[in-house]
Amino acid sequence: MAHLPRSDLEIIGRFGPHLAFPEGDRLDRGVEPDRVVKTHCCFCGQQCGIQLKVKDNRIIGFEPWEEFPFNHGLLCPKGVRRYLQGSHPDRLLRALVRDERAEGGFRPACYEEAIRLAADGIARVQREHGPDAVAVLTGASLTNEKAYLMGKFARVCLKTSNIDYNGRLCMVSAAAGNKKAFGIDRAANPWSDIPDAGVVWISGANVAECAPITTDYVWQARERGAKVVVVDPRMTPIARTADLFLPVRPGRDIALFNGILHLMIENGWIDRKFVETHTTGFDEVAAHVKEWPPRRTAEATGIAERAIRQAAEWWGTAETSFLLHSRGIEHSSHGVQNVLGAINIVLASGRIGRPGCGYATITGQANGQGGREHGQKCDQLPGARDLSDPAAREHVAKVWGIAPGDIPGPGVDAYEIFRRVDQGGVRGLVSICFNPVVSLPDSSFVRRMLEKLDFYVVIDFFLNETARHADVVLPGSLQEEDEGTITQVEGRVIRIRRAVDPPGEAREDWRVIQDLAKALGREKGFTFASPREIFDELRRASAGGIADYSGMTWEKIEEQHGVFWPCPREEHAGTPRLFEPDSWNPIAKGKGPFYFPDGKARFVVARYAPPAEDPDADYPIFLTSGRVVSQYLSGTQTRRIGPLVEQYPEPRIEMHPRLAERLGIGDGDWATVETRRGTCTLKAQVVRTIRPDTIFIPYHWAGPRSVNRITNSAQDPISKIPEYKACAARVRKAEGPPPYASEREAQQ
Ligand SMILES: Nc1nc2c(c(=O)[nH]1)N[C@H]1C(S)=C(S)[C@@H](COP(=O)(O)OP(=O)(O)OC[C@H]3O[C@@H](n4cnc5c(=O)[nH]c(N)nc54)[C@H](O)[C@@H]3O)O[C@H]1N2
Ligand SMILES: Nc1nc2c(c(=O)[nH]1)N[C@H]1C(S)=C(S)[C@@H](COP(=O)(O)OP(=O)(O)OC[C@H]3O[C@@H](n4cnc5c(=O)[nH]c(N)nc54)[C@H](O)[C@@H]3O)O[C@H]1N2
Ligand code: SF4
Ligand SMILES: [Mo]
Repeated sequence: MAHLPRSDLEIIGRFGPHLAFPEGDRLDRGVEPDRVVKTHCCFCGQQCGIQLKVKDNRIIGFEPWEEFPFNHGLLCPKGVRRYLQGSHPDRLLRALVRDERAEGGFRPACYEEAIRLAADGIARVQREHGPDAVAVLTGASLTNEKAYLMGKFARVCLKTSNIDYNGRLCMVSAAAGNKKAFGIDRAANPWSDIPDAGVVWISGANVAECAPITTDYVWQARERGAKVVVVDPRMTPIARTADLFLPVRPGRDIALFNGILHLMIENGWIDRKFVETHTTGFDEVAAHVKEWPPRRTAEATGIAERAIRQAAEWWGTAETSFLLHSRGIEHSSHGVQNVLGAINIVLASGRIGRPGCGYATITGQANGQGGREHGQKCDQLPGARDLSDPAAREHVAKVWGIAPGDIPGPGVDAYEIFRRVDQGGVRGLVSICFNPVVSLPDSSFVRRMLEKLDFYVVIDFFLNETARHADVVLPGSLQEEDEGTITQVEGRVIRIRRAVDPPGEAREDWRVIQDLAKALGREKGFTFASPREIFDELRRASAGGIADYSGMTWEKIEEQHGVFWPCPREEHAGTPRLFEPDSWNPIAKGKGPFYFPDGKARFVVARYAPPAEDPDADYPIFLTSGRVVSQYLSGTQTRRIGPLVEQYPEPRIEMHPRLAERLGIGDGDWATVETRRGTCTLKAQVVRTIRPDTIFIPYHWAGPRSVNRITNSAQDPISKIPEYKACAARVRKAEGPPPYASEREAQQ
């Protein structure tokens, strides 16, 4: 347990190691830009405001955008260098078509030919095997307009039920938990509530590296006297500045939340009035957590009993508080239960829906929030509507100009789509904004399935590792080459402005999709002239749904620096804080603040279970995986940005000195990690900031350096999220550098 005195905290300074007003790496010194475009970073869900400097249709630099209220000009190392990717020589300027005789297996093709080949391939598979034989995989880095268009394209143009998105690997446990407990799936509060919180509780979120701007909010709270509690198997940078660090054993967070609630009940730290007026299900949950006294909680979680009691006391007795979590608890075969456990301690405290009293999951990808609202999920229609709900189908069918019966039923999740390939049900694939070979678990299976496809079309701006298996690659657009909207971490819808035109024969993604629809002879419904037209249809499709955007206009978004949904009328300013007494709520209709007919939130019993694969005598170590500050997701973009590569050139295996010593491994030695799926040989990084029973590997690399070759494909039964955060492994010292070690690495 780390308990840093405040004087140490001050030395680290306000912005910490990963946050600064950016100055470095400027290519634009002495060059006068043609224009400066106010837009947002293309990477994570924080969606920092940034101004891009443009000269001759090229981005040459940036300036902080200090008026944008979320980040006030602050940027992290990725945001500062994001503009360097556009000029990378790998940027796809032409379409590629598979040709085994050509170098690299592809020949360049003109755009029109590639579109025709793509449409022919899709049509052939569907003619021979039916509409569901072609699946669509999409992504949450796409704008709201593109996410909406992709859902419509799958259901209306391809008439397939098989569409899902990479948020399946990211946001779905939080989404399912929030819907079950609150009836709505969005951060309950704007981030401006964080500094007013007396306790900030952070579970499974490496805030300083993955949501860097959030660090600033947490530290503002700390400066005002807040206690910060961090739960993570690793002492991450935010944990090092916390008041209490709970080094949980991987996969045990439900036990911890249940143990905390147990102590809250035992000590009378429950807001009885709130629980009675605004919730249901408390008694059942209370009976369940009786089974979680501190001793049992400590045994299950590996956290000292004293620390659990301290955390419960701070949480239980706080006047105001904010609970944040992210993938550390959600990437689990019981991720939804983890989220429900977290929500239970929030509801029991009664501290939600008020200033300084909040709860949120920290979204991941740029559009982690909007990407899960507009119908690119396998069971969803726009407006966060349920695809099986007859009223939802009727509303959306009317907007789409088709009969409700023509909208296909629910499909399967992204991983299951690959299992369908194995079974022969799926034979064709269209993918955009997804790199499953690097990002899905047990990836050798995924690679085999890609080889098995009859036909595969990719839309991307780089030839990512998955696209190498494609028959046709269509050159799409970088975020700065198109316009639209994105919904950032707080639920605030913001404007992405176009800075430059797509180069060469590349096209805006939405044009590529419409060109495909046209070549398939099904262009009805796909003749939008601009993203703004798509947004206007999205507004109508979302009207009356929970994620209601119908009152938003691009002008209003610009004037207000973003509009929080729900926003049901043009005169409505949007809803920064959910669950306030007078908030617009079409479900409860005045009966209460939560999105159920009775207006009450649900306590739901969160049942503890260990990870699907726990350490045993053969595989005695926990393997967990995640991120580092300078790399992003499957690395397609950040592995092409020189200064970011320098900061973290290859993945390393983090391990504690005690474990390293037992295994005879020194810092910088090559080590082999083995799981039931295979092996991965990387250099060891011996650090005191991780539990001695756990190793950590970041996942941003491809090929033999990809940790997903050995991760487990077990999924949560409700959300279908994969269990990236815990599987069983053994580790040994490698005999020497692997064949793929670079000269530099081999010498070191
Ligand atoms: N630099 C950078 N920033 C990013 C991204 C990126 O790739 N790089 N990606 C973006 C995206 S899409 C996402 S989803 C977010 C992810 O943001 P985070 O969820 O913050 O990042 P992760 O590294 O996946 O995992 C967070 C922490 O969970 C911990 N953890 C592992 N197992 C457990 C457990 O059993 N319990 C608990 N309590 N913690 C555990 C890990 O040690 C890790 O520190 O980041 C976003 N921001
Ligand atoms: N082991 C392990 N695996 C993980 C995780 C983990 O913590 N551990 N985290 C998981 C999480 S949280 C996530 S979100 C996933 C992400 O996994 P992926 O979806 O594979 O991540 P990306 O790298 O974003 O891949 C997206 C592709 O989209 C392209 N792209 C980006 N923006 C656009 C766009 O606007 N238009 C077009 N046409 N293409 C675009 C990029 O070039 C890239 O090739 O990985 C998951 N995998
Ligand atoms: S990566 Fe995220 S935190 Fe960093 S600048 Fe971009 S949006 Fe902001
Ligand atoms: Mo994510």
